[in-house]
Amino acid sequence: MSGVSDFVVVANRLPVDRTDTGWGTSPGGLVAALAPVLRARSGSWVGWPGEAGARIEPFTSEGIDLHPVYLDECDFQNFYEGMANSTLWPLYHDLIVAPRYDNLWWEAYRDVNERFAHATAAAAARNAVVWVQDYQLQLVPGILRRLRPDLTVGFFLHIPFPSPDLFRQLPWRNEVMEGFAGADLVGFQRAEDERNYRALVGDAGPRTGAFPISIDPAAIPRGGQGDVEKLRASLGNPVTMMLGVDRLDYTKGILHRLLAVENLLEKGLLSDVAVVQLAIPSRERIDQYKQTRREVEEAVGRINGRFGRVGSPVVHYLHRAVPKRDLGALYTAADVMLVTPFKDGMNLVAKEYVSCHPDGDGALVLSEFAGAAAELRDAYLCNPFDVSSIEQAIIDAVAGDPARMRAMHRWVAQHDVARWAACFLDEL
Ligand code: ADQ
Repeated sequence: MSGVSDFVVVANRLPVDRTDTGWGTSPGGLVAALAPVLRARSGSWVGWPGEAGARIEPFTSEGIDLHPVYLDECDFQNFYEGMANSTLWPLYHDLIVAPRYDNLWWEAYRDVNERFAHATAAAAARNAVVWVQDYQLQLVPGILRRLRPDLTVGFFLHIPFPSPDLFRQLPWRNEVMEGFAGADLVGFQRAEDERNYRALVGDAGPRTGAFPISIDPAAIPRGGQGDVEKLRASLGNPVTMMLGVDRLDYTKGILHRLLAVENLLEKGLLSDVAVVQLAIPSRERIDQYKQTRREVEEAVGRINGRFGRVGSPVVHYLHRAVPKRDLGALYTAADVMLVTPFKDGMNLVAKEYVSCHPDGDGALVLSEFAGAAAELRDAYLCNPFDVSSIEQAIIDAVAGDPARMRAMHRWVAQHDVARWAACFLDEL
């Protein structure tokens, strides 16, 4: 391992997962986009290895130096499940559930951010470029500014930045703003997020910009014709196949899209349909996530009980992650993709689906409140708070116009995640 690096990425998680034989690179878009930059600039990555209570020495994986940050079980509960995911996550997603404000969580958040900043300061060469990622680490730019004024620091927020009135609820709003202010450049997904932040800080504060994140099209291969036919046959060769792919999170609006399908079936406006809903397990110890799971699974059971037949349910529901190859086949096979979050920074699932449809087939039902809606204007847009609006978008999508998918495919092909990273780093 080399000593210090000229380019350091700082993220809550290291881009690796433990395997039987050691560590394997995890298949995220961020690592795909940054790996070439990291390798070219002898870069390193600072993050949590995913194991509470494990002290792991720095190591190298596929040419990238990794610097594990230690978190114990208590840090995990208070910093990660508490402040990050039960305070900031719901607050920044416009209070879909009520955020909890707990001083103990805040103290853990501050301590863990200090730890990440010190690990980064130790990994960064003189005048290095550091890129800090996301809402778990908002204080890191400010702490680095104090520890290492020589560094150039970028910060990117992957989730929405809320309107000023919502942000002002946060008891530690001043400290968070000081954290942002330590960055030379703060990037947001959408111009609207940037405006919300600017409305708080005015002309003061760091440079800002909107940098909509995207996907690595090569990471999700399209399904071949044989795979697609096999898949559709296993669903009973429905006339219409619909698909939902989400982390099981209350922001994603899974229940409401199922209610829209149920209403259409009830009214006889949809028939011979199969819906595949994948829900990747997420933040499972948090009460609101348990409740969301219960509600979704109850709806799946009810819809199948009402409209399914023996051997052919309407909703095929999997509560697990699937390999990227299977995901590609599902995206390719689906006639209608349902992406209906109440609020979403971007939503990469929408772009992954579009990327699997170069020929104009397929249609995307997309929430107005997903960041992706600012770019994918040819989707069938809906208001996910209004179930009848989702119903109408589904009806329009089933009768979809191929020109719309072609236009979106061109856009996503040209605006991939490598371009996103290059835009941010050039600006920085
Ligand atoms: P997420 O909220 O996780 O990301 P999203 O952007 O849709 O949301 O990314 C989810 C990823 O998980 C996709 O790449 C998808 O393929 C994968 N995935 C989901 N379900 C899966 C399953 N069952 N099996 C396998 N893979 C599955 C946050 C923000 C988003 C923002 C991203 C990136 O909330 O708004 O787009 O970061 O900035």
